[in-house]
Amino acid sequence: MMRLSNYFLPVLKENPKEAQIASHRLMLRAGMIQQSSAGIYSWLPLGLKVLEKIESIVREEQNNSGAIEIKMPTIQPAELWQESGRYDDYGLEMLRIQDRHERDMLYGPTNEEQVTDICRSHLRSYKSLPLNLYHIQWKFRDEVRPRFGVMRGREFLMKDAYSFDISQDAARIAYNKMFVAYLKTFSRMGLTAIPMEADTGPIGGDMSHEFIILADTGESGVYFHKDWLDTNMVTDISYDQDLQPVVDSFTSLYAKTDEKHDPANCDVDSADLLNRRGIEVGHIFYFGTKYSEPMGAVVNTAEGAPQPLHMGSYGIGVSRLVGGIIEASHDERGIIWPASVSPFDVGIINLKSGHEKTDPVCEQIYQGLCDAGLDPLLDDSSDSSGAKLASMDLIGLPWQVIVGPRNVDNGVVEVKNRHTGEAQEMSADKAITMLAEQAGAR
Ligand code: 5CA
Repeated sequence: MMRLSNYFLPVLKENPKEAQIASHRLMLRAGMIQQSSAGIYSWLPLGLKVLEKIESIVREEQNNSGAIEIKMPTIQPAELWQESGRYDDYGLEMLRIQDRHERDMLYGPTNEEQVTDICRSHLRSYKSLPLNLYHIQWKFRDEVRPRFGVMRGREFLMKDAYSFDISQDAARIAYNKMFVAYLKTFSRMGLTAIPMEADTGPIGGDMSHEFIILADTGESGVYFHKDWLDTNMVTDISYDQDLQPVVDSFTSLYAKTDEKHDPANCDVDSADLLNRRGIEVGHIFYFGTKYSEPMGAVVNTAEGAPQPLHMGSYGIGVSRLVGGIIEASHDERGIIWPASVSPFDVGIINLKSGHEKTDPVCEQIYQGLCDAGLDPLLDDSSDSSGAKLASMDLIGLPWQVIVGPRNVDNGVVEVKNRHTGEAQEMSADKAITMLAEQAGAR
């Protein structure tokens, strides 16, 4: 709950010149972020609230899948990466640092080595498996071309999970669990993320899927069967099935990133094959013993034989998702937040702050919504009514309650749905009950 007069919401009236895509433009205009240097941003209050809501959904679904949260550092010692052999391979994207003792350190672009080090210290037996550890932590990659705001940042927030298993078969179960957790996670954010067979790049391994939301401004080229568009299969999946059938049904319909797509080996009729652009919001990998073997992360099997751990890693671009959701949900007036990630539940607009009739009605609604457990934002500022309406549309809260003197005289306020644009007049009491019910239904 917040009164705008006590808040920090530096809304921009003009379109910032540096922004080439809608989400970047809208995040700057809605006062969500401020650039610090190329690809590095401060998160202002409104942006931080959304980031944290996304983080919570990701955390809940990771926990539901059985993964366990830890927190690894942002700064890692070079030695770990020398052990795995990636220190030289990773190239210019890695930010290398020296401490005062001239020890080589780095700002982590990912954490396979760090987590393998933790597990090799503590895991001795197959009995400790399966294990999946995750954290939600800032990463740094010195991208050649940071762009599109938080979409391709240099510093960005990632959820990265790491699974440890005794065999390839067991690791596949871990992979499938995460696959299903990803479908749930993205659908809770109102997104249709299509799982696509993908290349593994510097993470390595031979099995990988990217989770892609379609957007013309996306940086990934993708090829997929047109049925992905016709069905609601991504958002309507039934979660209580066995994992294996769920994943099988998702991987049987053709969907590949452009690096993986091979026209010679694609059996989809060309009339059914779509080539679009999309945003990669998640990426999962199985890479077997690529890290455990060189780093000596070994446990004993039931027969007492030493076995390097079979590993997978599973990333979600938490900060990228803020931009991705906006790309998927906005109009010419601004952002349209899905309720699950909206920074506030309801915006109350006092069209005439300081007016003897609108002030008490706004207070009544503000209190009533807070008492019902909702998180309202009350615009009690002295801006013009036109500016208030435009700002509320811009910041995209799913519901607005508009309180003006003329309506108050008639005993009503206006309740507007930002998504449909529909507005209804009703009493203040009715507005509170109706909005509380909407929130309960989520
Ligand atoms: N260790 C693996 C999995 S944990 C890994 O790092 N995978 S990744 O490279 O694909 O990154 C995981 C996710 O982070 C990507 O799917 C993407 O959503 C996000 N991401 C990657 N690079 C950036 C970037 N420069 N800016 C914002 N998000 C990024």
